[in-house]
Amino acid sequence: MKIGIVCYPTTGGSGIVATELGIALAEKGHQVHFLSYNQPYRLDTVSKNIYFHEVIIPDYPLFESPQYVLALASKIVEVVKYEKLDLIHAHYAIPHATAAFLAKQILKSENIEIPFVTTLHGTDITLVGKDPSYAPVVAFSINQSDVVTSVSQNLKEDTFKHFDIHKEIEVIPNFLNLNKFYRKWNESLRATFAQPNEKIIIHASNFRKVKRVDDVIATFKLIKNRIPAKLLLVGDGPERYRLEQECRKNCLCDDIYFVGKISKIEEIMSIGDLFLLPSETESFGLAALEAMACEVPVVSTNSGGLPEVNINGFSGFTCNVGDVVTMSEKALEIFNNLDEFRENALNQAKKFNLESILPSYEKMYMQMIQLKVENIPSH
Ligand code: GMT
Repeated sequence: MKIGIVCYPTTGGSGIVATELGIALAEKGHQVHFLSYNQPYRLDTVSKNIYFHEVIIPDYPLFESPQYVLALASKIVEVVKYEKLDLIHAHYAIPHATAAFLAKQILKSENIEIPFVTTLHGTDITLVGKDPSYAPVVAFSINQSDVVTSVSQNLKEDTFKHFDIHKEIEVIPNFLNLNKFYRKWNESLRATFAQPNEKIIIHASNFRKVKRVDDVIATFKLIKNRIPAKLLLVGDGPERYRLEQECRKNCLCDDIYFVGKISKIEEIMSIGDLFLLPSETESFGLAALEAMACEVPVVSTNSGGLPEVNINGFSGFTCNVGDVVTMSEKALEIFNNLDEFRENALNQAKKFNLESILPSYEKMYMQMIQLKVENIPSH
């Protein structure tokens, strides 16, 4: 198959899932064309089956903001035509599903049929998507998609709750390639952050408000009152500067490290004893899955799709949003039985292994192509 993948190139989960999906498809012999405004962050594989098409947005003094949807739709048209793609997979509804719809209409006017699937990732529905400034376009673009998938059951339910959707939504959960993503123990890396008697607690995110990184720090402080521990904050984003300033002001810098963006995240995850994800809402929580794959148990909130990923009392615990006291108590409970929680975390991660999820995408693509063939009028 020849598949066009439209995604964000940044460190966010939707871009990572799209990239890993494309790499896995290419390894199975499909030809994959990525379309984005930058080379996707995790696209570090050289393969004759992988192509990247950069969307260039021409500037013009009249435009106050860049016309990305138009440039992306035009790029989709170009790539579909010249690479003879079979289908487009849009990851994250805004604005990728809209650009795919536009491209489909343009191509239709030239008698070229191109089906597109939209995968909903989370904030494209729960946060920014339902904002009245975008909602009608998001609903329309979802309804116009040939196929719609969501990364969790909870996100599917949220989509029907927030929008008037008259399409089936198939749940295909996020995944990890556990042959590549596993615990990579590095004694000397651990020693650079903590003494042997100290527990290492990790949080990784894009530092947006929705991640409630203040709760990470509050939970850590409660843990630290009871046992020796260090906190590693991985990633970067709008909240980082304020939090870093606060840590400096409160003299917490000896215990809390802001390590920034890291490309091989499994190396740092693997030195952790606990992963904290106290998000306000989280449709899936790919970072929690990454932690579990590295045998690190998770204390998260019970919001959104998190309970589908982190099983309360097994791979870690799920707590109410903002309840940092319970989160710290659950962390201590995990430390009292760390080996068992580590094993459970890995067993839970195995349910989301690439090998078991990839066939769902391939089957869906095959059905889309079949439908396209049936819809082409015979002469
Ligand atoms: O808003 C974000 O956190 C970024 C967003 C993205 O585009 O990467 O993350 C969403 O998609 C991920 C991949 O499917 C999910 O693992 C995240 O849970 C989801 N984020 C939220 O729902 C907040």
